[in-house]
Amino acid sequence: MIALPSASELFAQGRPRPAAELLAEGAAEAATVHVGANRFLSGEGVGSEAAYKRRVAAGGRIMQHAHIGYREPERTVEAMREVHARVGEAGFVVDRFGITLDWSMGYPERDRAARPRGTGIVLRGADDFARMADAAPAAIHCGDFMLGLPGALENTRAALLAGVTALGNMGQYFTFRLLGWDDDVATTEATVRALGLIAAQGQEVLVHSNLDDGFAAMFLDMCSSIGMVLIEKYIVEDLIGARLAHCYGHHFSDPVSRHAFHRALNLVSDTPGTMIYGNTVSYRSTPAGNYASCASYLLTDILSLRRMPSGHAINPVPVTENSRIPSVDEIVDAQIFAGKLAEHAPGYEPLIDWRASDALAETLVAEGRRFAARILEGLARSGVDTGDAAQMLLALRRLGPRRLEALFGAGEPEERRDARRPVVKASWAAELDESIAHWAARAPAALAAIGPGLTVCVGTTDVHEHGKVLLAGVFEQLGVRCVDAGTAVDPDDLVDIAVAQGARCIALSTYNGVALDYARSLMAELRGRGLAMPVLVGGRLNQVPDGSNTDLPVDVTADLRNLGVIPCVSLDDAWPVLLGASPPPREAEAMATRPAMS
Ligand code: B12
Repeated sequence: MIALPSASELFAQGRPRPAAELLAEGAAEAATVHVGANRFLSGEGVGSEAAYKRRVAAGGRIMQHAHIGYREPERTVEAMREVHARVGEAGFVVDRFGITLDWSMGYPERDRAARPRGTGIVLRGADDFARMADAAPAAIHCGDFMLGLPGALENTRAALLAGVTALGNMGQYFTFRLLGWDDDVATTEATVRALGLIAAQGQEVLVHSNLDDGFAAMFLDMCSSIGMVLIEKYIVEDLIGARLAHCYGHHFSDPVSRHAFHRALNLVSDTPGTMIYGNTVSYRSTPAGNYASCASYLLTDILSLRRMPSGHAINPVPVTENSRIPSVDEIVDAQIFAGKLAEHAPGYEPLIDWRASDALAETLVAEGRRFAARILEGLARSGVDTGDAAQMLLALRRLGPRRLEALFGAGEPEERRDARRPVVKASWAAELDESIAHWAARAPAALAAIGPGLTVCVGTTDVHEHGKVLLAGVFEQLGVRCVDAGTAVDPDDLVDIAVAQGARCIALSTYNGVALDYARSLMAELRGRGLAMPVLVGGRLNQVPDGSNTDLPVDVTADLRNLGVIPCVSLDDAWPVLLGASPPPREAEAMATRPAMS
């Protein structure tokens, strides 16, 4: 069974400065940095989006959120104007825009130019934020790559001055790791200073936390996610004095648990929510098919908000989400679709029996409270100062979702492995289990024969971990020894681990539009060491070409093949390589005895 590390073990790689000092430094900046004016705040006559949310929720209208962000700020401003105007002409309202900032915004400002870049938008200073804020008479939500990363303080200053009163994303603090940046003490200190600045504002600024960007995307038990809500609220609201608004939705596919989670969240929090995110993992079909998935989660969210008006906005995700970054037309269509569906929704209410979902919500709350209480008691026992926000954040981040659940989860411990039986299985985990069984059954019989002698090293280029979980699950069923190099692992570290563990093949999962750059560095690393092991790559095999004027990622499968990498649309493309990578019989026997590493 996993042991609870002591505080000195947890902080062996560095301990943050006292939160009191960091919060005071942040608060001191409030003398010059405060919420600025913009079209939305002055147009609606409110001091903050939270006040607007309470007013509209009380009036019963379902608010709408549109996520948007193209590489060029000007193009994004144009797109926001057009989306807001065209949805308005159709009789509906986009209440807020979520700006998909590029992950390079997470680096400290002085570092950004020299760092790798993804598919999102880069804003330089308060003026760029102000241009976004004044693009349309709607609230601006800066939810990604602001808080929770080393550039937190600069980004927060700029956003506040532009009148942005909902910024995040605390979920990213726990899971997002920027390539080439290992200093989680600096990340923690920057985030706590920024939270100090937010807490000292005269206006109510919502600190946003997207649970699905955080540990919720890896917790096996949905109760743990409610527990995490309580722990995050304790840190941000009780220890720091800011208001914490939660978002969830990517990974909540079935209507009963999606509604139950909304109910549970609102039974433990009275802070207006930011948005309920779309169930993007269910977008696995054509645009027409994805509209059915869109209708399924939106109807659940609209009916949930009519029962418990929490201030959350609904988020109709354009139906091209699973293939590329959506166009303006697709964003407008999704918004009009949502507005129309909200008109139809009330007609369903007499048909619905909420008892099963409400009972599930009670379980999520009760077990979530137990998980949170155990975490606080456990960390105090380990010597962490649970009254210090910086120590709390870093201890949780370093423990990670698996150890937190294994140590403090609500479910009964499992014999075979360091985990607990989920009280309420998370939908993403249930869906992946099905996918693992599907792919393991498709594997050629020969692979199961040679599996025990074969070691494969898996890893990801970014936070997207489910592809890697799928690979590891399939390999485990085939008896293939799987070495897990982790998420957002740098190419040199990936090769180090693969070599140290005697891997004969690397299986890489990538989703953030960095496939080609990453593969180049990885192949250079292997060649530099005179190594020629096969490299399988799957996920989203695309990248925005340098100097591109379309800022949309393009497929790089052919380029990857020219590099000597094996691009995989699915596991079917991996089988022949794995069969070919198997060691000669004698060596296979020796390898078969070595334990898997995770
Ligand atoms: C879930 C998800 C997330 C979750 C990830 C949770 C987690 N911990 O894993 C969260 C919410 C955290 C997230 C964050 C982001 N995401 Co995201 N995400 C998705 C989503 C919805 C599903 C991807 C997924 O995991 N699918 C599950 C896997 C198992 O299914 P699959 O991909 O079909 O896998 C099959 C094959 O590809 C194969 N496979 C996969 N890997 C490998 C590897 C090998 C070796 C082999 C053989 C096979 C193989 O196996 C599977 C079965 O065949 C996709 C959209 C979509 N619907 O696909 C967007 C998507 C990948 N995300 C995207 C983006 C941009 C981001 C963000 C940058 C957004 C933002 N601005 O914050 C951040 C990342 C930030 C960071 N720090 O890295 C974009 C990528 C754009 C692009 N490259 O074109 C997508 C496509 C959405 C979009 N349209 O914009 N995301």
